[in-house]
Amino acid sequence: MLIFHSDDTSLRRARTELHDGALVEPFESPERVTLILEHLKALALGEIRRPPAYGLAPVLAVHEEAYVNFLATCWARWQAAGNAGEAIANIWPARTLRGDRVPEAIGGQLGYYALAADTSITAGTFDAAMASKDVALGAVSHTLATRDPSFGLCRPPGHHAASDQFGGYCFFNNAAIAAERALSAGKQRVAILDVDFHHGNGTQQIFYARDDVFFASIHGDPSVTFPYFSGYADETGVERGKGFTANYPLPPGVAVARWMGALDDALARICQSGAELLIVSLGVDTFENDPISAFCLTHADFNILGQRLASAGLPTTLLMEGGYAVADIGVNVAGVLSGFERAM
Ligand code: OKP
Ligand code: ZN
Repeated sequence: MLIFHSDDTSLRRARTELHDGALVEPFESPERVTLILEHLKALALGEIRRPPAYGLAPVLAVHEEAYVNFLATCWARWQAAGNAGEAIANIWPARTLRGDRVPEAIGGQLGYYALAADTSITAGTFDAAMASKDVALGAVSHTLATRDPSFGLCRPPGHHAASDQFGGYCFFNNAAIAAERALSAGKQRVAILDVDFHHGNGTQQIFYARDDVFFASIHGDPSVTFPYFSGYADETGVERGKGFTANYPLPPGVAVARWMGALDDALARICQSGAELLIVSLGVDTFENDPISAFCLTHADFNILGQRLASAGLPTTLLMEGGYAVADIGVNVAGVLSGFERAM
């Protein structure tokens, strides 16, 4: 399977994440990509290609221009304001405050454009996010041109990023950007299947009122896990999009057989949806030893996941999302890709 990667994804190397009340070294590190790449190379899983630069137009097909400008200038403005640490939001237009004004100062804008305090903005963040969406665009363009599967080693991840909000380690929604590219290349309908442990709230929000992208997500029950305020089973879309969102919230520690049952159901719905392309938001933080997640997939289960994804029989692009058990991340990603190839 052709693999897309850019060294520029390592330009984001944040030092701080607000986690459980402490500033810790971020779980979402550039080493994640290094380790996946090493493992895919060792197994000779496919040629590794650097994508071209696709510029800002595909980003602006998904994200608000003011949000993109905010991300592009945030770090410089944060520094110019004399702040010592990394840029982290600490105030929001919460339910009892006004949400209809964009404040002028960077501290206020951070709260306006952030959906969580876990994600800092730092020197290389914007450039890494640009590289990450280029990786996604390179991968999906290859699949669109050849119908062959592809893997985009995106990082930072994308599925929490909404049309004008960042958070959950995500800035640009790589899967949404890839889906828009497929639609503008002439596909009538695209499916996005999100198997990351966390609900893909950003992807859901972007397509919630639309019927040209079917979105399905299998994730930890939001009543007990991040992102808490999105991903419940009764969220099924609105307007034309009614019925084009499917959420499978599952309890922490859920038996793998039940997780696989949700996967089969989601894949059946995707096949019924009339999708001509499948984009997989591939998080491997469902792994049993993931430090911030609570599902129990084993190495062998990732191989089965890959096989089942291939069994949908659709042209498929897999895009990296989460996965924080870094010692095992290469094995788990390779397991999915090799399972996919075996079942094709
Ligand atoms: C990103 B992706 C735990 C807070 C949760 C956010 C998790 C973001 C996951 N103290 N932090 O979906 O893998
Ligand atoms: Zn996740």
